[in-house]
Amino acid sequence: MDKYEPSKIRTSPSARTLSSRVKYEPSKIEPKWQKRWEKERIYRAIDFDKRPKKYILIEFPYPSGERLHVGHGRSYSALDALSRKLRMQGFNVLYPLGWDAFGLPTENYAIKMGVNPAEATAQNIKISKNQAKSWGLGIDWSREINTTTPKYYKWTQWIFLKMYEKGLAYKAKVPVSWCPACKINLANEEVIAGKCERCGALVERRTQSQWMLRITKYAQRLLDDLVTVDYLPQIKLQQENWIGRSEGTEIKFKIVDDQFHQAKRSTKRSDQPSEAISVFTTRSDTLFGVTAMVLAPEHPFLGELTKPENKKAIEEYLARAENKSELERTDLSKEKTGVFTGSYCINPINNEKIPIWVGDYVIGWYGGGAVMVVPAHDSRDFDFAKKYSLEIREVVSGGDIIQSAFEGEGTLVSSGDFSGQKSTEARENITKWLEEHQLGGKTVVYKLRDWVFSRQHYWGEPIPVIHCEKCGVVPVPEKNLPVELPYLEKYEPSGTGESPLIKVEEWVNVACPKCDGPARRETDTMPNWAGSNWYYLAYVFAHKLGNQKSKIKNQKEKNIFEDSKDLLQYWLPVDLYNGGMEHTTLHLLYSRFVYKFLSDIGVVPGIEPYTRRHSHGVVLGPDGQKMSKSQGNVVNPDDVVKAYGADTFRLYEMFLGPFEQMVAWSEEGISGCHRFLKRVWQLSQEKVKNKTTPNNLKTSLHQTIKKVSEDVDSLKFNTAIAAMMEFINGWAKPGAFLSKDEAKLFLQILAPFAPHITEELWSFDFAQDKQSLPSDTSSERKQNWSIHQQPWPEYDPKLAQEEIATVVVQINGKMRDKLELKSERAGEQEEVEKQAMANEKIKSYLEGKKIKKVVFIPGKLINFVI
Ligand code: ANZ
Ligand code: ZN
Repeated sequence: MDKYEPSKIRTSPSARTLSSRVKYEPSKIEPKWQKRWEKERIYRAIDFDKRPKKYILIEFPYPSGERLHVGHGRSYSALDALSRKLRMQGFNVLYPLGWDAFGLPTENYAIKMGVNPAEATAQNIKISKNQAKSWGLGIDWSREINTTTPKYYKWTQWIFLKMYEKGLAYKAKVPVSWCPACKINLANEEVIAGKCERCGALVERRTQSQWMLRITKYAQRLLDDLVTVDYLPQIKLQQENWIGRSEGTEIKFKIVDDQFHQAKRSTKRSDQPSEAISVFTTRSDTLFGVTAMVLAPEHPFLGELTKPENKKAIEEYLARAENKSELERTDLSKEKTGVFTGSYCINPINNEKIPIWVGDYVIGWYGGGAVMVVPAHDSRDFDFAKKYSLEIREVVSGGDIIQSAFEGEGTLVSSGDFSGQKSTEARENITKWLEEHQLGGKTVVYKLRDWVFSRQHYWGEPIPVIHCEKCGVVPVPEKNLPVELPYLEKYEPSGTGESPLIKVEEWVNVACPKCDGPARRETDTMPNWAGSNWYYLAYVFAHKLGNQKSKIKNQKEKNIFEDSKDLLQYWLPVDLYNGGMEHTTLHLLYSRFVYKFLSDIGVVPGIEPYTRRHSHGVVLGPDGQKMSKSQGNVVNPDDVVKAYGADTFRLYEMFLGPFEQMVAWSEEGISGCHRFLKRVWQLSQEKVKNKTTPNNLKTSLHQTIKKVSEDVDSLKFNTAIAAMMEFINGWAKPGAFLSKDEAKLFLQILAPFAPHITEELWSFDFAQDKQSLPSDTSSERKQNWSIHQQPWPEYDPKLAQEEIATVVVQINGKMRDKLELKSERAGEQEEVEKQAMANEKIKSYLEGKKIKKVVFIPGKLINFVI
C-alpha cells in the first residue's frame, strides 16, 4: 500500500471552494446515494479477483413479523464499517446478506395472521430488506439468498442425503420434549429450564421416532480443531463445555441375580452383551467406597432387575420421573430420590454385594446410564445415602465426612492393597488393575449428544426420504431433488405429534424409487438450524443457485458444490463471523460439524469454516431492560432513521459502547452523534482552505487516522468514533482549519461509519480528483468516483506519534521521580499535579505532610514544598 505522500493526492486546481453552504438533510441525500451505489454495484464482491479477499459474515436475520431491530443495526453497521475499510485498503470484500426463513416463528406468525407462511415470509423479507437498504449497508445484494426457496433447500436436502449415505443420519426412538402449546416436539436445546423456548409453556416428555444426526462422531475433532481458529475465549469455552469431554474409567459390576440371567436368556436380548452394569467414573480411586448402584430410570436392565415385591413402587417412581426435565433431574439443589430394585451387583475390586437402586438424578444417556454411589466422596451420593440410610464409607482421607462429602484429593484408606496411595496415583493403579482383570478401563465420554433433526411441523425443508413397505427407507434420488414443500391452506400442527404433511395424500403417496411399489414420503421436516448450517457457502455460489431451475429436474445438472470448487477455494474460510452470543454454542457447533462433514466428502476446502468468530452485545432498552413489546421499551430503527438519518443511526449503534458488551439505548447519545455529523457537515464547508493545515491540527489528524485504523481492525468502533469526535473539537476551534487534502483524509476515515454524509461532501468538491485505489481488476467497474472507492488514508508515523514530555518531580527541591506525559498535558499544572500525587513514590514522601507551596515549570518541573 502507498505511503502517505500528500503530493500524490493533490487536488486538481479546478476544485471550487466550499463556501456555498447547504443544509444537512439526511432524508434527501441518503436514498440518492443508496440508489447510485446499487446501480453502479460498487459493493460487489468479485469472484477470483486478484486483490486479496476478505469474507466478512454477519448472522443472517430471521425475517419474522418483528422486522429488523436495533440489535441487527449494531452488528450490521459495525461489520459494514469494517468491510468498507477493508475495501478501501484494497481487499476484495464479500459482505453478503440473506434470509433464514424456515421455522416456527414464521409458522406461528403466519397462523396468527391467517396467511400461508410462504406469503408471510415474502412479506417479511420485503420489509426487512428495505430496512437494511435504508441503513446504507455495503451489501452485495446480487448474492442474496433465502433458505425457503426450493433452489436453496435442494442443497440442504442434498447435504442430508449425503449424511444418510455416510451413516450420519439415522432414525431412533428418543425421548422428546413435547410442547403442548406449539404442539410439536422440541429439541433439547429448545427447552429452557423445562419450558418451551418459543412460547414458555411447560414441556412434557414423550418418546418418538426421530431423525438424528450423528454429531457425536465428530466430538473430538470439533474440540481439537478449536486450536486452529481465533474465537473470543468465552466462545471457545462454550464450545468446549457443550462438547463436554470427560476422561475417566469405565467399571463393570456383575449382577448377582439368577432371575435376571434367566429373564435375559428367555427374551434373547442379544443386544446386551454382558450381564454387567457398566458405569463411568472420574474417581476410580473411590471404588472401595461404593455402597450402592443407581440406575437411570431409562436403564435397559431395570425391568429385569426389578423384584416383584418392588415392582409397584418402581412403576410409580418411573411415572413421576418421566415428567421431569433433565434440568430438574440434575439440579444439585433438588433432593436425590430413588427406589431399591431388590437386586444386587458385585463390586469388582472387593467382590462386595452392592444393592441396585433406580434414581432419576442419574441420566440415561450419559456414561452408561448408571452411577456407582460413593457417598463419602460425592455430594449427590452423600445426599442420596443420607436420605436412605446407606453406608457412608470413607476411602480417601483428608476431609471430614460427617457433614458433607469430601470431594478433594487425599490418601486412600480402607482400600485393600491400594491403601496409603495418593488418590491421584490410586486412580491410575485401580484403573490399571481393572484393565488387567477385564473389568473396565480408561475411557472418554462426551456430554454432546446426537442432534435430533426431525420436526413435526409444516414450515421446514421436507426430509428427502421415502418409506417403502418392501425396501424400507429409500433416499430420494439426487436427480429428484428438491422435494418441494407442498402449498397447504391448513398447516397447523396436527396436535398428534405428527407433521401436518401427513394429511396431504397426493404428496405423501409416491412410487418407491427402488421397486416402484407403493410407498410414502417422510412427513417430518428439518429444524430451522438446517438451512443456517451452510448458508455462508451459498453466498459464494449464489449466482449459480439462481440458474438452477427448481421445477425442471434436469438430470445432467451439475452438483453445485462440485461445480463451485474453485469459488469455494477462493472465498473460504470466512475471515470474520459476527453474531449474537446466543448462537455461539449450537449454531456454531452444528455449522462446524456440517463443514467438517462436507470437507470429509471433499466438497469444501480446509477443516474449519470460520477463521475468526466474534459476538456483539445485546442492545437493551433505554431503561436498561431487555427490549420487549410488553415492556414498551422497544426502539424501532425505522423511527431513528426517520428522525436523524441512517448515518446517525449507524454511528450511534457503533458508538453505544464496546462492541461485545451489552448496552442500553440512549436518546441523548443519539442526538450527540447527530450533532457530531452536523458539525462535520458545517466544518467541511466552512473550515477548509487552500492553505497548509496548521501543525497542531495536522498532528492531531494523523493521530486520529492511526487510532481509527487500529480500532476498526480490533473492532473497537466506539473508541474510533470518540477519536474522530475529539478531532473535530480541534478543527472547530477559532482560527483552526484544514487544507483540502487533509479534510479529504478526515472524510475518508469517517466514510465507513457514515457513508452518506461523507459521500455527499465528497461530491461537492472532491470527486473530480481520481485517486489510485488498488482498484478491482475486473474491467467492468466505472471510475472510482465514490469516496468509498478511495484508498484508506495512511498516517504519517512521525506525526502520529504521540509526543511525550518528561516532567521532573521534586520535593523541597530534591528530585524524587519523573513523570512521562503527553506533551500537551505536560503544560497543564492541574494535570501534572494530579499525576504526581497519584505516583506511589511521591505519595510516600507526601504522606502526612502539609504542602506549603507548589512550583510548576510547564512541561519541565514540579516542586512540592512541604
Ligand atoms: C463415582 C464417583 C465418586 C464420582 C466420586 C464422582 C466422585 P463428569 O465429570 O461430568 O463426567 N456420573 C456418571 N454417569 C452419570 C450419569 N449418567 N448421570 C449422572 N451422573 C453420572 O462426571 C462424572 C461423574 O458423574 C462420575 O464420577 C459419576 O460419579 C457421575 F467420589 O463416579 B462419579
Ligand atoms: Zn420399495
